[in-house]
This record gives sequence, structure tokens and C-alpha cells, in this order.
Amino acid sequence: MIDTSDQPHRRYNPLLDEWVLVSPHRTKRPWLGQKDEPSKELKPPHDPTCYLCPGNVRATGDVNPEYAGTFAFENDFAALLMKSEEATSYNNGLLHSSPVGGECRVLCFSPRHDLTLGDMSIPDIRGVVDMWAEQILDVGSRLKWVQIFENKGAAMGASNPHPHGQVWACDYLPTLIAREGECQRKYADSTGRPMLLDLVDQELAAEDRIVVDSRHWLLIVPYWATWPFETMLLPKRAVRRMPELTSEERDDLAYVLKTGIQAYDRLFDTSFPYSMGWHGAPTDGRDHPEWQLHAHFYPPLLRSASVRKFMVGFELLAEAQRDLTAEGAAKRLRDCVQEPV
Ligand code: H2U
Ligand code: ZN
Repeated sequence: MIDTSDQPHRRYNPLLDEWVLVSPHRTKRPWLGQKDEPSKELKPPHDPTCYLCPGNVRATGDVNPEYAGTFAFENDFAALLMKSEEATSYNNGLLHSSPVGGECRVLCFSPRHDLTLGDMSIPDIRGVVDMWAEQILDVGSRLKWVQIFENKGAAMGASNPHPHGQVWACDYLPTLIAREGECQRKYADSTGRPMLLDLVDQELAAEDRIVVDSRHWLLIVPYWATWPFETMLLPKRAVRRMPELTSEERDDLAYVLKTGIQAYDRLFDTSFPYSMGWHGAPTDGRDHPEWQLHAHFYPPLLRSASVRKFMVGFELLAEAQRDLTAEGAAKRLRDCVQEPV
């Protein structure tokens, strides 16, 4: 048997049917990098130049309402547009294209410019969970795939620190969703169980990749994680889509989100950047018993607030690679977990 804490090995990702190279022996190599001073940038609760704050004017001239909780609006620079009637497919040898339709929204999590999702109160985060579920119901009634996500921090390309997320929804299944769907379908066909529900059982028994274990949710570093501190958030019962969550499960989700995000913030004493998003069964009118709701957190940081992981070289050309094991990352995150205040 290989010693996965000390020897190079590959780990399989059953959700995407791909592999990651793990090189744990390299974590012993000397590191001469800097240790950052924590940045304590002060933000005002309301910023008159912010296009997401209540009462402010956006790029198009629209004025935001004086919202008190959450606020959703159509993205003024949407990446997806409603499909034009005349658009047709193009096929010429190896070259193909097809028309797409969709819509994009911006989701303001709070009127407070100076907070992050992890700083917000648990009842206010619950409000964000309710907004996400409403978006799935509303936009999902028209479109097959509703991608809810948050890009947090300049390192992840967020253009504004105001706490916000986005919805990009489309009339087709995007590449990664199609692959996750296919892998889950094959697993359920051969075992009769949703793959990610079996994963929850296996991770609860193994314990060493758990970051937060709450009543209804499990936050883990997946065995096959590629980003150093990547995590996955899973409900403990079979749930296909967010609107199915009970009130108690939503409250508990708000608690786990706050606990997990605050642990991230403590890890390198910084407002931890990440890209996070929700995957559930497509809203294509089919039942999808194979699908299990889950969230992915993909943070870019490796060693400190400013030293990030680069997916370059071998990773870009051959296969994803990491040094720190998933178990090592989970332990470091677990050590940063405190009861939220
Ligand atoms: P990011 O910070 O993750 O880039 O999200 C901000 C979004 O807000 C971005 O998609 C939109 C941008 O298109 N936006 C508006 O819809 N209206 C504006 O006035 C500015 C930015
Ligand atoms: Zn703002």
C-alpha cells in the first residue's frame, strides 16, 4: 500500500472522472517566501461610489432601491442573452458552434458595503440562502441550468468588495455540469444510491477530511481536491435542489457557511478569497434522483494571504497537482474553526 501522507500518488475524482497528482513529500522543501502583514483595510458601511450599495446609481443609470435585506437585479453587462430567433448552428468540418440563450443577475447579499458573507449574522445569511433558493425556482422555471456563484476578493476577479454573488443561467447544460451529471447517473445506475450521499457516509466514518460537521451539513476537503484549501459542502440527506431544503436545514446551512468562511479567514489572517457556487439537479423538467445538491469552494491561496497556487506547467499541460494532502488541509482548516459569534 502507498503511504498517501508521504509518497507521490494520484487520486481519482469520481464526480468529474479525472485524476489529480499528489506530491506530499514536497511540503518538506524549504520555503523562503514572505509572511504577510494582515491587511486591515477599513471599508465604510455605505460607499457612495459603489454600484451595489442601496440608493446608488449603476452604470446604466438605474438606481438601486433602499433595500434592507437582499437585492437581485439583471446584470447590466450580461454574458448570456435571450436567444435570437434567427440564430442557427454552424458546422464545418471540425468547427462547430451553436446558439445559446440565457440570463444573468447580480445578487446583493446585504446593504452593508463593509461586510462579507462570513461577517453577516446567521439570520441575515439565512436570507441569502432563501434568495438563492428563490432564484432556482424563478429562473429555473425558464432555463435548464441556473449557476449560482460568488467570486470573492480581487484575487478571484471580483470587481467590488460589496458582498454579492451572481446568477448565470442558460438553456443548455454547461460542460462541467454535464460531466458531474453523467458521473452521478452512472454511479446511481450501478448502485441504486446517489454518489454524494455515499460520500457523506464514507467521510463521516473516515473523519480526517471533515472541516465542519453540523446537524444537517458536512463541510469537507474532498479526497480528490485540486486547489490547496478546496472544500465541498453537502447535505446529509438526499436533496436534489436548493428549494427542497427545510427551514431548519437552511438555518443550519447559514451556520455552516459562517463557520466555514470564518475558518478560511483565520487561516491566513485575511479576508479569504474564493470562488464558490452551487450545483444541484438541472431544472430541465426531469426528476434526476441521481443528483445530490452540493457547493464547491475554490480558494486560490497556498501559503499566505498573498502566495497563491498557480495551475501552470504540468497542471496546465498534463494533470492537476497538489503538494499538501487533503487530510493536511482539512486539519489546518479544522484548527481554525471556532463557534461563530
Ligand atoms: P463581480 O464583482 O463578480 O465582477 O460582479 C459584479 C457584476 O456586476 C459584474 O458581472 C455587474 C458586472 O457586469 N455590474 C452591473 O450589472 N451593473 C453595474 O453598474 C456595474 C457592474
Ligand atoms: Zn457597496
